Amino acid sequence: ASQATIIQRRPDFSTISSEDLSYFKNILGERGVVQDEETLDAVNTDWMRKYKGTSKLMLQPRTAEEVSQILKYCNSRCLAVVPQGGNTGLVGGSVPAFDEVIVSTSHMNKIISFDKVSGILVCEAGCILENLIAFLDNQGFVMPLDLGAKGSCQIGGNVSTNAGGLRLLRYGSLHGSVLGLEVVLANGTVLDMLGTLRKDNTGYDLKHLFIGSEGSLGIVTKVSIFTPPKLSSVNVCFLACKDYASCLKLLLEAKRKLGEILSAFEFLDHGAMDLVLKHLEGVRNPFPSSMHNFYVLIETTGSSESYDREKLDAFLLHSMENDLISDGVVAQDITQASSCWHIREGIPEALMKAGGVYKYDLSIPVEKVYDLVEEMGVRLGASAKVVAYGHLGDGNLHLNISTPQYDDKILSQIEPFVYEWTSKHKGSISAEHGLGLMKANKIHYTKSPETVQLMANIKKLLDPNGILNPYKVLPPSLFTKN
Ligand code: FAD
Ligand code: 2HG
Ligand code: ZN
Repeated sequence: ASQATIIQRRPDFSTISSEDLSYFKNILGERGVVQDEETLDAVNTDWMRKYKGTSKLMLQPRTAEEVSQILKYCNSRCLAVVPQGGNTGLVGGSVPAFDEVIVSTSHMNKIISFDKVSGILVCEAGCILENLIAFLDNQGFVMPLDLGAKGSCQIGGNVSTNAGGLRLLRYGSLHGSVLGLEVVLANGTVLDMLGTLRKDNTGYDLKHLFIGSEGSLGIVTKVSIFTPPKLSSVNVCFLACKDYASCLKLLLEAKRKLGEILSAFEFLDHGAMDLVLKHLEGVRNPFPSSMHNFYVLIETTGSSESYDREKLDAFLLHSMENDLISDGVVAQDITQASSCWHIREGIPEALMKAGGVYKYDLSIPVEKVYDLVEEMGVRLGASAKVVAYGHLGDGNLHLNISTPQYDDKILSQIEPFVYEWTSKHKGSISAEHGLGLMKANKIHYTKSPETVQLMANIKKLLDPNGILNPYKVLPPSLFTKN
């Protein structure tokens, strides 16, 4: 039987009328009201081309005030809305489930201020992550988050998914680095929580409700974020390990021996490497003459080239002597370092090119991570390729199952097994991508019934008509009127 969840369009939601269109054109002008089919097709379809809505309307506000007018109106008309940033989300959260109005933040992309002493950046939600990275680089600072989708994803989307990414190990989650937000609520209220203070214990810290709420509680319009200074010495090495146990020992050693300069610890298995080599252009195998089971990418970032290099060399020597690594390359320049990163960051694209893909983004006690991958391999046999990679330093496995095409029989072999396994081991069924449409009905595998009920109560308080990203995050059955 199909594990796909069948949901019904909520009958209490209105459909767009010509009066609605006139209203939106009146506040946004013709340029902010998008109805052309080609554009709509793109924004109705998610990055994986797996989820597809049928929205007939995308709105592109330029200010929080315009977002406020849109939401106030949609709320009064009971028109459902899906907030959209760069549309790189991987759980079907950024596209309509049915005909929801898409509210895009793409035209809100200004940097508002940057304080070179404190490193605090304030910008609009639609700033593309890569542009912020480049802006800060010029100022001698770095964004505390980086991810493969940086060329398209927007900071508002990153905040709304609480994106983790490649350097969480070093800089922590957005719950730590986001200092303030401006958010527009469903009724149009503009909530100014755009603080720029590291410390502020005046009452409940409400911005945290919006970090990771996937557009279900409000639309983020501005972000204030703490950014660390750029350090001059960066080293990247790409290592091969014979088994998963060695990867784990290597992680412990990296934490011990590299300590404060460790800035990334990523892993991929041979299945992920094979896919990248096969499907991505211009990728060179760092170890062309030998096969390996596991690969680890380690990055260090510090302020002294000689000190960092000494630490890295001592770590590598120790790891070789203890047989933790079977092969390795240290990037000699920035081009080699980016080729290593290209392998790691290119895995999602390689998987896309290989055919159908079932993605699971799991937090699992790190020593158990590969047990699941192996069990899944045994369950699926030759019918699918089980590929594993992820942010090992954070206990975050990206379990991907690659198939020639989507197949309900294979899906029923994977789910609910993968969720039950994760729940049994006290893991999380969403480490960093969110629940979206894909896992709205699966939240109970990780959260208790009381917690889910409180979440639903908060949702009802902030968005009584349920217009914001309906069917996503929480089980839709909690919001059906009877
Ligand atoms: P979208 O995809 O547009 O939206 C994501 C969700 O946020 C949706 O529910 C949407 O409704 C909501 N939303 C968007 N903007 C707003 C807003 N302003 N206000 C309220 N709600 C909003 N994720 C990680 O955590 N770590 C990774 O390493 C990582 N790597 C990735 C690599 C690739 C190649 C891809 C395609 C994705 C990756 N992701 C990763 C997934 C990740 O969720 C997104 O890339 C990113 O954080 C989403 O930003 P976006 O602007 O594209 O948001
Ligand atoms: C990554 O770390 C992203 O590359 C995508 O979070 C994970 O494709 C995936 O499963
Ligand atoms: Zn990831």
